[in-house]
Amino acid sequence: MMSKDVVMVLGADGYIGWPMCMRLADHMDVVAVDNFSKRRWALEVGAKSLTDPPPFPKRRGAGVGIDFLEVDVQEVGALRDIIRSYRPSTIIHFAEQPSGPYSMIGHAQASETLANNVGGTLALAHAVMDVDPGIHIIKLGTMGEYGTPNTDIPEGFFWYTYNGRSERRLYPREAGSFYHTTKILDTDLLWFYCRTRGLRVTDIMQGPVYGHRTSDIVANNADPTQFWYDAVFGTVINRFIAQAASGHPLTVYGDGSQIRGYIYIEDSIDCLQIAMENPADEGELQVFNQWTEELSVLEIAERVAAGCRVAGIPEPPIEHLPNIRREQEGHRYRAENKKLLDLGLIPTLLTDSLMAQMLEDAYALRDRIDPSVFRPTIEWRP
Ligand code: USQ
Repeated sequence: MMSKDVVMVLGADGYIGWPMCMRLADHMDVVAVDNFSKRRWALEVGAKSLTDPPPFPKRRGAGVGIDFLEVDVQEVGALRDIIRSYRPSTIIHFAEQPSGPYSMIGHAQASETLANNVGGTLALAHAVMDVDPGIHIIKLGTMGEYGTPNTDIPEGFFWYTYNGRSERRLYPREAGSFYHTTKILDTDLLWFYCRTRGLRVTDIMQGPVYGHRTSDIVANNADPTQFWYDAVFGTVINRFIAQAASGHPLTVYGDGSQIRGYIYIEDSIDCLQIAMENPADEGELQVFNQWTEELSVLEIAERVAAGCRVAGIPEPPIEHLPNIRREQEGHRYRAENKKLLDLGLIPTLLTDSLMAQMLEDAYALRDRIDPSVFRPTIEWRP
């Protein structure tokens, strides 16, 4: 029986979805929705996580305020039914296939990524329009939609001038993987329904996330979230931590000059909470760039080495692998991230002590690490 304000989390079994549920459960009624497709994709490619949380509702620390539902977000009827019955004020949409490499394997995986990400977002938009267009949708987007342009990257919209006339538009997007391209498509879908049907949407342009322990998980003695470290679902900082903990060289793709805006998992959850507390207006697509620190891959490798010195773990060598992704190296990268800071985000930086703590966590689990999944195999160069 739900009594407090209700939030629905789509993709609640995932890396960010689970810590988000744990953050919200103490003060809101949480409807946690998933269809376990990520677990299926992980099995398909042999993905590996340092931690092994059970699927909900078996997760420890779930608390009384969470209802668990197994629903596929592409099933618009089922989605409409649960929105109608629970009446959430906010729906957080994490239920997407999140891996660039997975989306580049071949047609089957590209098609699955397209159907899941775009079809799921379309179903969500319609289910919300059918039940109550006033529900605030928070969609997890990605900084990768912008690509690596030669200009500064604004937060969503910018003013441009052409032939002497000016207009405010979404900043042009040009992604580097098929997955990132589906995220552009679902941004466009939601922006279309904001303009035409008055939806209220916040789009979170998030950079790669690292870490897996959040204060809510620790405080509730809850099951952890996943910590993927394989070449398909693992993000670079988590992969380097697992590599260092198991004495494997750090797999730097290309020259390692690629820059992204990174964010610690606790900050990611803080930002999403800030987004909930500051909903978009009717008809508005509100865009936040969600990252705290711009780093090159080589700078990350240096931070890992420094963390190893603090933790007393042997420093791993760097192995430069040919970059089998199609992405720029030696590029300019300057993105804005002011809005969340203005709304109160206090950034956690990737200090030597934070790195040492994450390395110690991974070192304690090093027997679980399978080095055979470190090497990237999915090419997307011509
Ligand atoms: N990289 C390495 N070595 C590795 C793994 C990655 O050098 O072992 C490099 C990549 O070439 C890339 C950078 O590290 O230049 C980041 O790669 P990543 O695999 O950590 O992140 P990415 O593929 O961009 O995707 C991840 C998440 C995705 C999210 C995105 C945010 O999987 O869901 O949308 O980060 S962003 O990068 O801002 O688009």
